[in-house]
Amino acid sequence: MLIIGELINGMYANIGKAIKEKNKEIIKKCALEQINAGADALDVNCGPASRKPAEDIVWLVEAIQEVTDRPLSLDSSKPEVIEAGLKALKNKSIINSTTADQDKLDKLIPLAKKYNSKLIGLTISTKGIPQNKDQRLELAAMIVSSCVEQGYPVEELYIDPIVMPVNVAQAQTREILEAIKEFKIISEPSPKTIVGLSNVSQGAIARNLINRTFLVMALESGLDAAILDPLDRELLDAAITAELILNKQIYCDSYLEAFKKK
Ligand code: THG
Repeated sequence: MLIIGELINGMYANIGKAIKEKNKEIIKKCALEQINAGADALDVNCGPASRKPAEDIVWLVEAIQEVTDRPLSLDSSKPEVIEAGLKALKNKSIINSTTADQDKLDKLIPLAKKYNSKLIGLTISTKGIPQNKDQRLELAAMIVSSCVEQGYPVEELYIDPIVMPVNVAQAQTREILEAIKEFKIISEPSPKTIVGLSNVSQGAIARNLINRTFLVMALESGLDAAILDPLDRELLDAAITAELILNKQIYCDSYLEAFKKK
């Protein structure tokens, strides 16, 4: 599984403050902590309070690149903010994200091609959030066909079913797991799949337990990537163990340590 660290997000008070005060040390420390904990890539999101997100994302990208060359996932609903980040980025990139709206697809797929970037496609549109598996599949198929039409490799596309908090949309969680399975049969080659894991437990009490149980189930459904908190050791251990049981990791008595040294 591709692990994308979620912690560089202006939604968190410490990061929001660091962006405001232009404190690079906080950002660099957060980047390194996540990588040392096992993150393969880092999500970069200026947060809802940012007044100048196109400037803030460039500042974040520059700070992070001082300490790592891991891929960065540029997380914004505004194509111009993503483009500003792409211009500043020397590392590999993940565009997070396009929706299933034609105007977004027509901006972001060409950007993904131009910058050789992976692309996350959300199964959501201006018509609203999907209410079941079939609506998710319909939106995913629209994203996939737009990639094929525009000559973007579908293997580089990550479809995100939009994870809803289990405390407000309990019946959705099962639909999401089934959608993850079925995204794979939309096309050949098939797109990859990704979730924003922490969404599932927002507002709930037993957050870590809900996150790791859902992640294990999603891995069984074939999940390829997750945006998550890599500092949650039990979460990562559960994911590594799920991959062992699914025969995606080689067993040895010290498999957890072996994974961490990868
Ligand atoms: N899909 C994609 N990208 C995404 C998401 C997704 N990016 C943003 C988000 N969802 C993933 N990242 C987070 C980061 C934090 C939290 C949830 C998802 C979170 N934060 C605490 C909260 O809201 O309770 C904030 C705690 C604090 O303020 O300290 O849960 O789905 N492609």
